[in-house]
Amino acid sequence: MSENEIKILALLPAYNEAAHLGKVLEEVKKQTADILVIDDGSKDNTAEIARESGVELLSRGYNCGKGQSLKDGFTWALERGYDAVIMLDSDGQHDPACIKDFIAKYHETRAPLIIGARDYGEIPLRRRIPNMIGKVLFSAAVGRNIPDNQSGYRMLNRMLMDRMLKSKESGYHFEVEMIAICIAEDWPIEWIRIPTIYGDETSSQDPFDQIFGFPKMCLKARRIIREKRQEKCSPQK
Ligand SMILES: Nc1nc2c(ncn2[C@@H]2O[C@H](COP(=O)(O)OP(=O)(O)OP(=O)(O)O)[C@@H](O)[C@H]2O)c(=O)[nH]1
Ligand SMILES: [Mg+2]
Repeated sequence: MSENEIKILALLPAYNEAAHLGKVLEEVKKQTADILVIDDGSKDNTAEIARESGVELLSRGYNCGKGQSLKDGFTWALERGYDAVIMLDSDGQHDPACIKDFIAKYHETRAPLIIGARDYGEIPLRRRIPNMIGKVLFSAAVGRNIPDNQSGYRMLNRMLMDRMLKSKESGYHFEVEMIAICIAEDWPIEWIRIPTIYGDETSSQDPFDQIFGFPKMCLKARRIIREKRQEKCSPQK
């Protein structure tokens, strides 16, 4: 392996994605051979599809949430010596061809977190409204413009994976908290543009949690950043 080469794992959380996973994996395989699917108690044959396509699979019989699945994936990657993971959704909303753009950005910046940002103007209206509100709320909470806090297409290095194992978030807020942790730790976040893709997929997001849970998560993000700043400014002993 040359000095510039890094060991990367593509990590795909999947919950009831039998309709899309096979096609997504076909495309991911064109980009990298190291692929892990985390099936999380899917009621369809998501796990069988992953198994048949010959990729690595973690599968449990009950659902623990996207965040918990990502933590399981990070542990798996850390134990096997991966330098970084690229996490992407299994529902076809993330074009695997962008994997090379993440890797190029990583070589250029070495940022612990690189996020694929969508053009919100291209998101269908029913999803654009909550996303736009969430973007304004979260950016205000963390004190800087965060173009896409909901995007699950991301690249993380080992340091950040290790830090995220301490998170108590097990659902979708795990990815939102990840941004707050990077800001609190003063770890750079880089962005790449990714295409905005919506098809016939159904969302597993709970609208109730989006309305009431997200503002709570914004307050938590603010608290994480404030507490870290206070810790850094406390008198030296
Ligand atoms: N392992 C695991 N994966 C999940 C879980 N919930 C969702 N996912 C996966 O996480 C990805 C994103 O889930 P979606 O429900 O599409 O959420 P989203 O993309 O933020 O929402 P939309 O914009 O409405 O599609 C998909 O690949 C899902 O299969 C879960 O509980 N466990
Ligand atoms: Mg989706």
